[in-house]
Amino acid sequence: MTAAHRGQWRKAPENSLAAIRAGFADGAEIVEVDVRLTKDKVPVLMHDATVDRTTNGTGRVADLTHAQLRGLHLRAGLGGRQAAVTGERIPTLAEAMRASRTLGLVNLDQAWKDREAVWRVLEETGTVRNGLFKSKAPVPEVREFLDRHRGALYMHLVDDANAESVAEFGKERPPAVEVVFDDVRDRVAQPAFLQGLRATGRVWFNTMRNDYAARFTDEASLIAPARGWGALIAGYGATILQTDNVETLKSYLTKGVADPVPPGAVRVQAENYAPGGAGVAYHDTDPGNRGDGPGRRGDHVDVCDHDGAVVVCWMRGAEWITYGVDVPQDGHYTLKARVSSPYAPAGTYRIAYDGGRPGKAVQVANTTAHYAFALQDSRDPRQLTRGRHTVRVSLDAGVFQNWNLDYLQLEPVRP
Ligand SMILES: [Ca+2]
Ligand SMILES: [Ca+2]
Ligand SMILES: [Ca+2]
Repeated sequence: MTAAHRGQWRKAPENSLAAIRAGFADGAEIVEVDVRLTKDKVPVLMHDATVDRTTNGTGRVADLTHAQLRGLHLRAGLGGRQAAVTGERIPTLAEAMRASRTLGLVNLDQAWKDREAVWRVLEETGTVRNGLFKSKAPVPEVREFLDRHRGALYMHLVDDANAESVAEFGKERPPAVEVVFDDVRDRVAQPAFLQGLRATGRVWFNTMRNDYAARFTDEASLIAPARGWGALIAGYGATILQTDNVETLKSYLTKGVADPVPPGAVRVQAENYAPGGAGVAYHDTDPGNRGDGPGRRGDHVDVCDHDGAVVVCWMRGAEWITYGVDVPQDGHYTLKARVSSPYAPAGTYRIAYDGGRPGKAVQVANTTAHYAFALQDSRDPRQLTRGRHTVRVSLDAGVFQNWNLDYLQLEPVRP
C-alpha cells in the first residue's frame, strides 16, 4: 500500500483537501494528515504548532479560533515564507474525513493526544473505518482506548526504544505496525523481529527522509529502487510505504520502474559533470566541496545529499558547470532540469551548447523545500545532431542564486 505523506503536496498545499483528493487520485490507498485542536477545540489539519510555515498568517493553532483559521490561506506545497499563497484553506478534520470516506484510509498523525475529540469526528462523519490512529503510547493506554472504542483502526509505532511493546499486545496485535530505524543494525530492523510483525499484520516504513528507514529513501529509490523501496520490500517485509513521491512509487509498484527516462530522451546527473577540473569543466566560487555529498576528489564543485538525492548545491552567481551529453538522434530538444529551492526567486541559469552563446535566462522554480525536487522545462529548445554535445549551465552574476540541481534531461520535442 502507498501512503501519501501530508497528501499529494506536489500538486496542492500539504494537509489540504485538494492534496488529500490528489493523493487518492494518484493511487495512494492511504493519505497521511496531521491533526491539531484550535483554541475552541475544533480538530483541524496542520503539521506545525504554528500556522507560520504553511499559511499567510502567524501564530499558534492552539491560540487561534476555528473562525480565525478559516480566514487564512494555505501556501503551495510544503510552504515556507516565500511560497505562493493559494486559494486553499485549512480544512477541519471533519471535512477531510468526509472527502475521504469513499476513497481510502486516513492516517491520523499527531492525533493520539486528542484521540477522544478525533474519535467523535469519525463517529459524526461515518468514517470510523477510514481513520487510522497511531501512537507509540504504552500498551495499556492503547488497550484502554481500543476497548472503549470498538472498531477503531490502530497502528502501533515502534523503534528500538519500545520494540518489546509489540509482544504486550498478546493475541490482539494491531493490524499494522510502523517501524522506524535509522541504522540497519537496529533491533527493529532485524529479520526475526520483522517476520514476527508480518505474521500478524502489515509493516509500515517511511521513505521521505534519511533517518526514518536508514537511508532507504524516496530519492534513493529514484536513482535505483534497490537503494530504497525495493530493499524495504524485499529485505524488510514492507507492505506499506509512506512517501513524498506517490506517482513514482505507484509506477514502481505497478511497472517496476520508478523514474524512467522518457523515450528518445537522455539524462545526465548533475554530479556527473565533465572531466577537466576548474576553469575547464566548471567554475565554482566556494572553495572545496561545501556540501555533505560525495564530491569529486580535489574539485570545488559543491555536492549535497538531500535525503538520497545527490545534487550540485551551493549555487552562486557567476558559477558554471559543463556536461557531456550523448544525443541519440538528430532532432529538436528541450532541456529539463530537476531542481529544488525554498526561495522565490530562486535564481536563474542559461544553457550553452558546444561552446556557443548562452541562451535565455531560465527562472528556477520555488519548489518549497531544498529536498522537494521538480522537473522544470527550460523552454529554450534547440536543434541538435546525433552524437556527443557539451551542455554548459551558467548562473547569472549579480542576482540571487540558491537552488539545487539533481539532473538534466534532454527531451525530444516538435519544433
Ligand atoms: Ca565549492
Ligand atoms: Ca558553489
Ligand atoms: Ca543527481
